[in-house]
Amino acid sequence: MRKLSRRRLIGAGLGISGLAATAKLGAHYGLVPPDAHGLYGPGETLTYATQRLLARHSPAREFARSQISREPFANPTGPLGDGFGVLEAGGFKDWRLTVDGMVAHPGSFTVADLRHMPARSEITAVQCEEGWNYIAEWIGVALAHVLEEAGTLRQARYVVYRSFEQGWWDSIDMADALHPQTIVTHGMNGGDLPVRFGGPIRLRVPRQLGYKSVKYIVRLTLTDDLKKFGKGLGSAAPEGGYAWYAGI
Ligand SMILES: Nc1nc2c(c(=O)[nH]1)N[C@H]1C(S)=C(S)[C@@H](COP(=O)(O)O)O[C@H]1N2
Ligand SMILES: [Mo]
Repeated sequence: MRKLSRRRLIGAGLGISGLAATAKLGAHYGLVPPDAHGLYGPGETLTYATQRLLARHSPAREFARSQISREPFANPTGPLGDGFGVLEAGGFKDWRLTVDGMVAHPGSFTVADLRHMPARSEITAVQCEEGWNYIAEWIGVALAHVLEEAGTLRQARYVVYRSFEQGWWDSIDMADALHPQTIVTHGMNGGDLPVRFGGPIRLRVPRQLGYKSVKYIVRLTLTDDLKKFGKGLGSAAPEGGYAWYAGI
């Protein structure tokens, strides 16, 4: 990728015709988000391209233990169905996280497999697009580690992740997938991850808004083309008017 100066990018993004110019620049540098073609497309490209060029490796803020929220808010989810209750009654022993697509070793992991992998603890905030937030300690294995075990192929550009909950799926690019704070979370505040917070496992993507941290993940698919999934916008969120890239 050629070096793009901050001034050139921001300069291109300002002004009315500038947005169109930004879309062009984004395309030139391969930094076009999957939802770039709607009404807000040029703005989405500006946000995504700017973040990727300027802040690719920057960490999400981590907090002190004393700042952990006393009453974290679990945003209610839709009904999970009888199948979930059966898995829960079995202590989630039959829960599987399938990894497929552009990997050398497609397969699946149990929650126990994930717990045996190197664990990372991070105290970060869940920031909902509606304005509220809370801080918690999240414990899990780096998504990068899981992807390495599966043998991610070089052509892979995105990780698509799906929830047990119908209709919930999302994707992130490899910059966020390999980011050290992006974790397959199985613990919270010292204990197991409670069901209402996404247990047994949830993807935490602290560099992005809360809705990218999908609960009850069951499948990771490595791909170089998001058009093949859903309506081709990279996640369910843009289908409802939210941005695919929700960096914070
Ligand atoms: N499966 C699933 N994941 C989900 C949601 C959901 O409804 N279902 N809500 C999302 C939204 S909008 C936010 S803000 C966070 C809320 O996380 P919390 O319940 O831990 O507060 O989870 C995200 N992950
Ligand atoms: Mo949210």
